[in-house]
Amino acid sequence: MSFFKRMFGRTEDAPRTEEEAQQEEQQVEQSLEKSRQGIFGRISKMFATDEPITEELWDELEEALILGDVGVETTMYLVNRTKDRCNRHGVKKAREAREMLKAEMVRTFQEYAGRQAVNAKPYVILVVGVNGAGKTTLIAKLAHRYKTRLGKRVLLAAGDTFRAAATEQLETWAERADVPIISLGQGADAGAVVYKALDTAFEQDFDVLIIDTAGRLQAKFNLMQELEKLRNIIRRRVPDAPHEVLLVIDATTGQNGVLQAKAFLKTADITDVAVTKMDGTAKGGIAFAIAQDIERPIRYLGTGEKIDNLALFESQAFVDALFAEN
Ligand SMILES: Nc1nc2c(ncn2[C@@H]2O[C@H](COP(=O)(O)OP(=O)(O)OP(=O)(O)O)[C@@H](O)[C@H]2O)c(=O)[nH]1
Ligand SMILES: [Mg+2]
Repeated sequence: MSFFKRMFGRTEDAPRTEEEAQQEEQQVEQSLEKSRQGIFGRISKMFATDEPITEELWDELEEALILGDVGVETTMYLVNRTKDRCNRHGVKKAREAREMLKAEMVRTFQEYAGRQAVNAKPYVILVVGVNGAGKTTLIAKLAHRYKTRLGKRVLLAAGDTFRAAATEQLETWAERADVPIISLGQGADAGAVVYKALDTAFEQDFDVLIIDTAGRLQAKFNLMQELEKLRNIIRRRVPDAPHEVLLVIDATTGQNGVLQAKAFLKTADITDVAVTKMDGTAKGGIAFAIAQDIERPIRYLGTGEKIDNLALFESQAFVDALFAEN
């Protein structure tokens, strides 16, 4: 990791030691194994020649990217920009065009790169997303990260009071991460949980409060209205909170998952995105569709089911890993 990245990394992210950064890069590379064996390996090979670029090659690229879950619109955007870049740089050989493609891919992610760091105590993170996206698991990973890497005192709030066993699941994870949790059990008012958690965070001087939310409610409740209500409760207590609203998207759900996730944009004031289960898909291209469609920075990658299977998202490292030769 370069000195620059470290300087400009958000305070909550830093510091990562060189070793930790490398471990995360390795995790990302491993989690993209299936993608490399699939479409991205194919793309890499298509361009692994000193032959001149042909229209046919661009068509093949287009087709491959769409198969790789990049999405039609983002694919057209990427291919057109890559062609332009090749023209601008006088690139004629396929092998060189591959580098142009990679550069455009990196740029796609950077369009929505990071906002300013917020120094707040407690730093309140609201985690949202459709059911099964990986919210609860991600919360455990974040808690673990804040605690072990950054030495922060973390409190969890079991705000998913609807799904049976949701609170128990978070309690189990809290135990594994060795952090306390505020829970009022299933059926309780999620607002009451959040209220109590905020009180506790202030009283006991916690650094970070991470709030779990429901992914699906009973038919008579509207999920977006509930989230809005939670936000209002948080805001009334801490006017500039939540400081981070993290939208969790399951990489394996493809274009449909992105579409569903978009529903959260309107109500939930999303600040950042976490893409989970990257290890479970051969279509890592979904990350590009997410970046373009959600228009927020991808902050984290879930690379497995264990508590430390979490990596900070680095656009260059991600693209390099997609094309890595092994
Ligand atoms: N392979 C893999 N599995 C993951 C990852 N993140 C989460 N999972 C799995 O995805 C499943 C759903 O995860 P949860 O964290 O329960 O998802 P959720 O969004 O809280 O789900 P609801 O509470 O039902 O809304 C679990 O089986 C997790 O182990 C990941 O990065 N990689
Ligand atoms: Mg959950």
